[in-house]
Amino acid sequence: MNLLKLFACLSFTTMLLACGGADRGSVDLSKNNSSSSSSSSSSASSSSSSSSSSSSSSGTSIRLHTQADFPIGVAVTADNSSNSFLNSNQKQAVIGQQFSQITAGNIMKMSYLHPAENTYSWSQADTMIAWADSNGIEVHGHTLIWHSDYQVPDWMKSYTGDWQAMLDKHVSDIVAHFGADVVSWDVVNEAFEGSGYRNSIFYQQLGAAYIENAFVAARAADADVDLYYNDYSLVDNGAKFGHVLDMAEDFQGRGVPLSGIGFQMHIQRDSPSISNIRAAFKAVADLGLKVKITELDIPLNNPYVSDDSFPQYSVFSAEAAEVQKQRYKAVVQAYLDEVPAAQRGGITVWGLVDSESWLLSFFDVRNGVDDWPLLFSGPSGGPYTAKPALEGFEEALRGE
Ligand code: 9MR
Repeated sequence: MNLLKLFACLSFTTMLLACGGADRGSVDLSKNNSSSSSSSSSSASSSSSSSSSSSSSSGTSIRLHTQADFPIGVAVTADNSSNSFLNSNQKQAVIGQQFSQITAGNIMKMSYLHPAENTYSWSQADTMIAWADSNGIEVHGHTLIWHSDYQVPDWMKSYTGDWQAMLDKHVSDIVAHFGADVVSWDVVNEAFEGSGYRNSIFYQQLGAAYIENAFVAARAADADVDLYYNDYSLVDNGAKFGHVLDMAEDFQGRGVPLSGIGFQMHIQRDSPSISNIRAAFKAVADLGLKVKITELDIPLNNPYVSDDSFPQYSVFSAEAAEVQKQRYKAVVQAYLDEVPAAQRGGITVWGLVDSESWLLSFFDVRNGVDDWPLLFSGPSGGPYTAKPALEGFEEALRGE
């Protein structure tokens, strides 16, 4: 885009479509910075409505969330690090333009919110939620109970009192604190393995009852919030998914307050098959439960292949971009086809920009190999570039 055209784009909102339409897959979003945008907030606490008014400088005409009547979300970094979106006008602008919901990638996990038995650490989450509120964006809570060793607080690991009472209080204190500022929670995360219940510290202490008790405690603390069971590798329709379905049916039969199933969907570009993904969505929808895609990302390099072809892509070529676009599109189409409108809990992408994806630091499996799993590219500090995957997502939402 030459300077004259750039000036025209920035000056005349009526030319937006012309500016963004020619090559929406490689549009530079750097013009969202505060110097050229009338809407980017200058700080986390400012309340400009980037979701509605920064279109005059966005550089892409795509507005993902406007194409859906269910939440379109993104996981955000909201801690004190330099990556925090609260320190970045460019990130805030892109989030406001494209998404209607955010999930904290980390700061609402157990060890962050509840670092000592009688101490809660609300401030970072409260600051994030204040930004979301002032920008018309919903917040999904992640996560009240998670086995992951580095997310179970140390005090809890060595707890010797009444575990059920302690966990009930943990759940109800957190749900009550956020109240209506959080519209849905991942109540329990990753409680199953293929072989059955995961042998987590919670299972060791309380058996499977810790799961339903967490849902009961969450519902007692908030009558309206949606309550999800969340897990990975559910869409391959294997034994683990069977366990989750059995639990869901059991909960429904006994009146345990389960609103829906969260499908993390850290999937590959070539697996699971779309037919497996569709069948999994349908199985949950057929139970009358909500279906939420909670952590979607689609890397190009699949490390789980039986041959030695990994990595399959060493650069993000045009062909790779197209493969990824079609995969994002197929997932969103599957969701729309298989999940009735009233049961759509939303679709959340696990991160804003490729360079900050958790997958890039997932060394044990991916061995430090580069990848491009999300909807935007660009260095951490920006500028950010909308990828063809964003187009694929939007095309599916538009029914194209
Ligand atoms: O993306 C998250 C990463 O920054 C953290 O280091 C990690 C451990 O807390 O968790 C990552 O998010 C995970 C999510 O909370 C649960 N499902 C799997 C996600 C990717 O590992």
